[in-house]
Parts: sequence; structure tokens; C-alpha cells
Amino acid sequence: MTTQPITATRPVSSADPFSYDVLEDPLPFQADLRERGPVVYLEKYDVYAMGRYAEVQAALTNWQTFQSAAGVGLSNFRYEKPWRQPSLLLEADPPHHDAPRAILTKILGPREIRRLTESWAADATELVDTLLANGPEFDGVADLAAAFPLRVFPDAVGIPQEGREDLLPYGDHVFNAFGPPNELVEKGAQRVAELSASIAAKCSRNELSEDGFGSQIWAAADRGDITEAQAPLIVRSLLTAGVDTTVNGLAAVLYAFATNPDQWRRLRQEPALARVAFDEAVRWESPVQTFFRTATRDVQVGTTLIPEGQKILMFLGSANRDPRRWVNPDLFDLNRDPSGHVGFGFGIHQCVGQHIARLEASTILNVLAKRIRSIEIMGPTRRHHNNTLRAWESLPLRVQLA
Ligand code: EJD
Repeated sequence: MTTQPITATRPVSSADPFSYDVLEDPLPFQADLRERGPVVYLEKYDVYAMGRYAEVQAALTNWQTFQSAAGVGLSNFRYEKPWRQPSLLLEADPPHHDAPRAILTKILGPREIRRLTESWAADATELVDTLLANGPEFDGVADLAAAFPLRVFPDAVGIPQEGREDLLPYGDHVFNAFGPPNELVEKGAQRVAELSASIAAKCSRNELSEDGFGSQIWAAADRGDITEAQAPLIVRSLLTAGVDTTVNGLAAVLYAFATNPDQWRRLRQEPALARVAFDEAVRWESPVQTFFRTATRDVQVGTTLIPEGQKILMFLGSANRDPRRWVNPDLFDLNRDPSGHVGFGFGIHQCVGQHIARLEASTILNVLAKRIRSIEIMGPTRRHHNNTLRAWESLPLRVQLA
């Protein structure tokens, strides 16, 4: 008896998910990826890619087979990122992952959400009122989607004012660097030493305010839950993962409403939908499009045998638009139940800050829903290209006050 050469039926693609065209509009690439099969070999990078919901969700749940500890970027960060020690959360698996994860789960949990709710609502009101006092036209990215997280999140972590302008460019480079060493990474490399030094400096105990997330991480070191060497790296995780992601999550929901006016009317009738709206926008846009896992053993997916050590691209954005899982996946629809989307990941690494992100979003949406009758796009929108993020550079908006 002979065995079939498994690669004979292996779906292959020569496309580049990190090319200019795909970053500008990833949807055609994603549809093609899903059609080719449950897992597709990407020739250009010698990696596998999953674009269907079922396989992405299953792989994210199976950290034993699809590990994070070898890095969640295309290349092995241990050799290629001298400017960034591996994250204790993102680039770790059990057992090492567990103590840092438990600490952040606690710090970013319900108690802090309650503590921040009122003061963030006041901040959102002031920001929106000041903005609208300037007239009905503004940039949804700079003036709102970036302005609000940059106003509330660094304070919540407890970092000083100085150098906050480094947060977005640092995150932008980290998220680019999960992808291949293309032009985006080359451009970012010019400032990476300066930016990582700036971010690292904000993570030490004496730089952090008394009551923020940062000093609570240090308190965990005092209790012995983590070591003193681990504390600054966990603060760094907040500063890396908590800014660009929420900025683009808010930009996504603003764009979704500006292009779906009936859904805006719906939200205004029923403001309690703000949370669903944000999750639906995260599903629809998937601000975090992709990251990688590494096979810990030979593993068969569909007809393809993925060899041990291979990188596998998890296409969150594609899974979130898979018609096998979602009815009319391309519609932004507040009547749908978006739960189960993989925009925050899935499994043990699922976004630990998602409650904070939802609080930021629902806080700003609640204020906007009160003040604004309609939102429209008033000029050319511009994408911001990033190897991992689906991001906006500019959303020129015009609103009508309520
Ligand atoms: C991330 C895809 C860190 C870190 C954690 C999570 C991310 C980035 C960095 C958010 C990845 O621990 O430094 S979405």
C-alpha cells in the first residue's frame, strides 16, 4: 500500500497578505484564502494561513499545539528583535504565562471598571463638547478615536505626561514588526531604539502614579506574585497593547456608523446597544487583523500536514467575515449577536484589556449618541497601513447636532 503525498492536495497561495494592495483592502485576499481551504500554504513566506472561523477559533483554543511562546510574529523574535524582550504574556504559554495573566485579569477587571466609569464619562463629555464647540467638522481619528484613549488610558496606567506622544509610534512599530521585514518595518526601525527607551523608562516604579494600573502591577511584585524583574515588562504590555488597538477600535466604530446611518439612528433610540455596537465594529473591521502561532508538533488540518515548527498565520479579520459562521458577514448590523467573534482573539490569550476597551468605546458612544443626530463622511478617508492592524489615518467627518 502506498500513502498519498499529502502536499499534492495542499492548497497554496502566492499572494502576499502584507502587500500594499492587501493592506489597503484585505477583503478580496481574505475571501480567496477562505475559498482555497481550511489552511493554505503561503509560498512567499513559507508559512501556513488560516482564514476560516472554525479553524481559527479551534487553533486559538489549542495553545498546546499552536504555541505563542516561539513568538507571534512571522520570524522568531528571539533573534530578530534586540530592541524588545519577549512579552511575558503575549509571547508565553502556561505555566509562565499564568501569573502575569492573573495579575492583569485582576487589575483590568470589574473593580477598576467601576472606579473609572464616572471619571471617564466626564472626560468624554468634556472632550466631545470642546470638539463640537469648534464646529460640525472634525477628523474622527485625530480628534476623537486617538484623542480619547490618549486622554484617559495613560492616566489610568499612571505614566507621566512627558513622552506620551511616543505611545502610538511605538505601538505602530511593534505591530508592524509582527509582520515581514517590509518597507513599513524598515521605516519604523529608524526610531525604534529611541521609542523603546522612552517606553521602558515609563515602566519603572518611581515613574508611576500611586493608584494606577502600573503601580498595582508593582504591588503584585511586592506581594511576591511576580518578580521585580517582571513588573516593568508587564507595565510595558499595557503601554504596547492598550493604545493603538483602542484607537483603531474607536475609529472602526465611528467609520461603521458614518457609513451606516440607519444603525446610528438605532443606537440613538437604544443607547444600551453601545456595547454590542463596539463588538460588532470589532468583528466587522477587526482592528487586529492577524498574528501568528507556531506548531509544536506535526498537525493535520484539512488535507494539509503542518510540520512542527512552522508558523501559522491566524487571520482574525477573515474569520470574523467568514460566511460559514456569519449571516451577511459584510454588514455592520446591531441586530446581530457578534459574540464569539475572534477580534479580541480567543482562548487563554484573549485580550485581557477588553473590558477597558469596551468601557472606552461605550463611554464615548454614549456621549456622541446624546449630542449628535447624524454622522457623515465629508471627505476622502485614508487608511494607515500596518502589518497587523487595520487602521485609519484620517476620517473627515461632519455631524449634525441633536
Ligand atoms: C497584542 C495583538 C504585550 C502585548 C500584548 C498583546 C499585544 C501586543 C503586545 C494585542 C497583539 O504583552 O506586549 S492585539
